[in-house]
Amino acid sequence: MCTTCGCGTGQTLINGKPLHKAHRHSGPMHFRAREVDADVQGVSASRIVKLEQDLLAKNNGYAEANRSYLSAHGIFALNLVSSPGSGKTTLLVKTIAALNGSLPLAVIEGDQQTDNDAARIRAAGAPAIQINTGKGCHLDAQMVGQAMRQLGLQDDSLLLIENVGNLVCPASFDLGEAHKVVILSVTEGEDKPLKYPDMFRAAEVMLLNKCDLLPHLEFDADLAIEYARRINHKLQVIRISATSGAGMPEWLEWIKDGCRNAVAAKQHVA
Ligand SMILES: Nc1nc2c(ncn2[C@@H]2O[C@H](COP(=O)(O)OP(=O)(O)OP(=O)(O)O)[C@@H](O)[C@H]2O)c(=O)[nH]1
Ligand SMILES: [Mg+2]
Repeated sequence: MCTTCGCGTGQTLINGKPLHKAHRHSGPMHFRAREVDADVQGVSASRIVKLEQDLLAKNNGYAEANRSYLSAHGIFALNLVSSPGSGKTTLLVKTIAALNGSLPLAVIEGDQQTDNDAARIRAAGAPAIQINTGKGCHLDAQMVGQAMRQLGLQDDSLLLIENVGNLVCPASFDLGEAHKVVILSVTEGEDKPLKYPDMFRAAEVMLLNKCDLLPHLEFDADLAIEYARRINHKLQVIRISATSGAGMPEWLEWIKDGCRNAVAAKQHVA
């Protein structure tokens, strides 16, 4: 059950196989988490609040384990979040092509059904794992931890996580990433940051995508950015077009900076 919309998780599949439900992990990702009874039908409001707290606490435990592993290995992880169809996979494909092997990277794809996006990433030349969340509307840290282990991430690399297309629920679930990157496309309307503030508050960067379409729309890009910064005054914004390539150099520089910092932080700790 999701704390936000109460969706059921159904059966989660990772590359077509059921999520491993073991609660112990070997090596650096070991920790214990409390089980949560997710059957909330007929229970009191206070019990539901308790279940929500337990669910998020459990997720945060897995997220911290993921984060410790990533930082110990100098891996810069980004969680891409947006509405369906804003251009996340297209951006990832173009990013992989533009990086052109200069950084080791891997991708975790999240969707309710199909492995279309993982197939697009593999066709672009990067290793990818598809998580199918079934009825779930977001990735959680346990799923991502298992996918990380299956991917066999390289040290000093980049991990790109494409969350399920949903501008609400993924905001609440820490995956252990360094940053959430919210993608807003210019066909969605300027007011989305005001209507769905949690996501814009949780993000470090907003990619304003599909800017190539601006000449054909009434979308006011400055107003959308003003609304986003009203929610999160520190939000960095990059105007981008995944299809034309506009804004890509700034996005790539931001990624490379993050990777350099992740490697430097690992060496500092070691
Ligand atoms: N014009 C234009 N179209 C774009 C751009 N980026 C993506 N698209 C188109 O938008 C549509 C959706 O793109 P996807 O990359 O599949 O979007 P997504 O966010 O991964 O979608 P979900 O995974 O289903 O949430 C496709 O038809 C893309 O070609 C862009 O910068 N400009
Ligand atoms: Mg996609």
